[in-house]
Amino acid sequence: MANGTTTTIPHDSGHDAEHDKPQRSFFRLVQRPQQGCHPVIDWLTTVDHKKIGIMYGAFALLFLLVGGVEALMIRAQLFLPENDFVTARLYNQLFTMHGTTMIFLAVMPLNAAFFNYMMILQIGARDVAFPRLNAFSLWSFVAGAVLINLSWFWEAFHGGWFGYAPLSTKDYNPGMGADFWILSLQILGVASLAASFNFITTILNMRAPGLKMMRMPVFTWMTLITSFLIILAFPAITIALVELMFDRHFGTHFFDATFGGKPILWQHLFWIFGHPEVYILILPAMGIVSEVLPTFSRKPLFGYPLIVMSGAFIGFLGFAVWSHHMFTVGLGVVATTAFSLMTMLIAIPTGVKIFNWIGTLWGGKIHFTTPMLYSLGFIWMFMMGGFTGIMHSSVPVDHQQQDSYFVVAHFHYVLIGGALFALFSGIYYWMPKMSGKLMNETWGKISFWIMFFGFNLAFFPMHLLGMAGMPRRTHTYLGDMGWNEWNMWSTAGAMILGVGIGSAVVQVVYTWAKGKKCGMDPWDARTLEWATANPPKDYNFARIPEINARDQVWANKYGKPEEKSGPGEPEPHGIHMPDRSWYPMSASFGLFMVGLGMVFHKQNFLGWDHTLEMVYIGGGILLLSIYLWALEGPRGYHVHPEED
Ligand code: HEM
Ligand SMILES: [Cu+2]
Repeated sequence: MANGTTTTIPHDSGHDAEHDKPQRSFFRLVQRPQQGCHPVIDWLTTVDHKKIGIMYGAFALLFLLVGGVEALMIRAQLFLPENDFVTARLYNQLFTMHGTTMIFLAVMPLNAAFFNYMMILQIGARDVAFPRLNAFSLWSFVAGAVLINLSWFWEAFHGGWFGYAPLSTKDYNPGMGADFWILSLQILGVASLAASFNFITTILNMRAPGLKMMRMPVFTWMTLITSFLIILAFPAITIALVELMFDRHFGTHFFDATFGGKPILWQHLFWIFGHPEVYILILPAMGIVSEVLPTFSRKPLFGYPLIVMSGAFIGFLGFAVWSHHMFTVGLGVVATTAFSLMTMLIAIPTGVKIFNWIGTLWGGKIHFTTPMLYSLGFIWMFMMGGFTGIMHSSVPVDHQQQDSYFVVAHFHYVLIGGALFALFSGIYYWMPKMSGKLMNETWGKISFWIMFFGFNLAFFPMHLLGMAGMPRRTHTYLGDMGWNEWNMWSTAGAMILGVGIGSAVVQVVYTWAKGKKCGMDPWDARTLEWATANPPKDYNFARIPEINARDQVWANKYGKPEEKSGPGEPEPHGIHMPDRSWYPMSASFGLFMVGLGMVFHKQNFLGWDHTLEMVYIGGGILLLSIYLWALEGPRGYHVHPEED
């Protein structure tokens, strides 16, 4: 919508002396980019949650393709028995990098893309609580992602995505692959933690007037719960990685049994992070599905409080089940039984959600749009993955399945059939919001069916292979094991899945460039992100909406008179917009240099053999950036829009 008489008054004087004072020259080491700066500079220095969200999404899709190519190379190798498409060592690097990439560089940042873009709009805010910290999260994610992928040019890690010690210690993994992996994960952890504190602060403090907690959209709820999971789970892996680094380089023996260390300590620390991590991946997906299903069933979400509470309960229980990854370690009968029971318990809140989703569909006027197909696909395939999950919560059953292809089938049903399908549902659903353009429905449905068919062909046979004894992480197998046929089908399915995902990504890019423009509320939807322009202006809402109902946009269209509401009063002094800043990105760059220098410590980096200096320089850049960032303040300018 046009902005008619908007006046932009940079450094409007008056009510807010703090950011309107001329900035002292010392803090202008580099000039802050202003309105109308070059687009490249604008994107590099932006503090706008929407641009940050788009960049998270773009990088995540890129890494989804990278992780996908790695997966297809794995499957190509397993197409035939005794194949030599890749060496055993490369195979190990491929599955390690594939798992790490998909989890940390594809699914988590795709979630972050929607947290950033949609959650803020859903609560009727103008941005996150700490916009520059948000930019720092983005660029630190990029730093970690680049660092770990650089390892391909030296040595990629080959110790599996959970990096079990002592296999990841210097004795068994002397090269620098493990160091790349350790330091990248640390940087990615910084990014996730900073983002989570930001989202929690934002959700708790910056909701539109009247938006009580129990009126928040479910996706916002899941953002909140996921953020808490991240800040509670990541410290465990941070500690594990520090200890591993110390074992590798500074002579400690945390995991070295010959000196009284405990390899099992790694497993505990890793999985007390690792199990909550799987909920960090799936809860946002459940949030997306809880938005899409009611919109296309033309009904409110069935059992909203139950869906919210079961999400919280899943998050809570997620911290009490980590040892189900260690049933075969031999922890003793009591511990094993307790963890088995706790694991079975998680099926209850999960089942509650599924029944509520079915309740939402029940009696609804269902519109089979592309986002709806992905969400319906999610329910079915996530349920399949859930059932096999319940199977290995039983200890004797797990003894058969652990480390077999049955497990690979299980977690891909929840991660692809679950998380990834829900994320594609979100992409098709929210694309009009982010780009102002609609994805093509016909092509969307074609991609959905290719993905759906390819996925099930690739992964269903893995259940059978696992039960027939095929171990995971095996780079080849003999021809007389009875595994040949299913492996061929599985590889064919993976290629089809690859075509499906690739075609969907092409559609995203195409829509962004050339898609058909659409109006403000193309889906006749329910929540607040649809109450403003597509795409929204920098300030999101010219006037912050007032909230009288759970699904305010729906209530405004179809609700009772007392539920309706409009935008509130305009701000008397205009809307304050913070300035762009270079420091978040330069701080992340410093962090990247520290990581790179530490990986190459005592080694030569492209002819530079004083890599410890790189650590000092990077650390200096990091600290200086944080210092200047703290002193420059948000500053900014004011806008006086009349319409969204
Ligand atoms: C694009 C289609 C995908 C295909 C064809 C695929 C295929 C595979 C295969 C065959 C393995 C087992 C390798 C082995 O044990 O030897 C594997 C492992 C794994 N995959 Fe995928 N995958 C895909 C997508 C994903 C996604 C989206 C995620 C996560 C969100 C994911 C996470 C993992 C993890 C964590 C492992 C375990 C790695 C390890 O053992 O260290 N995959 N994948
Ligand atoms: Cu688990």
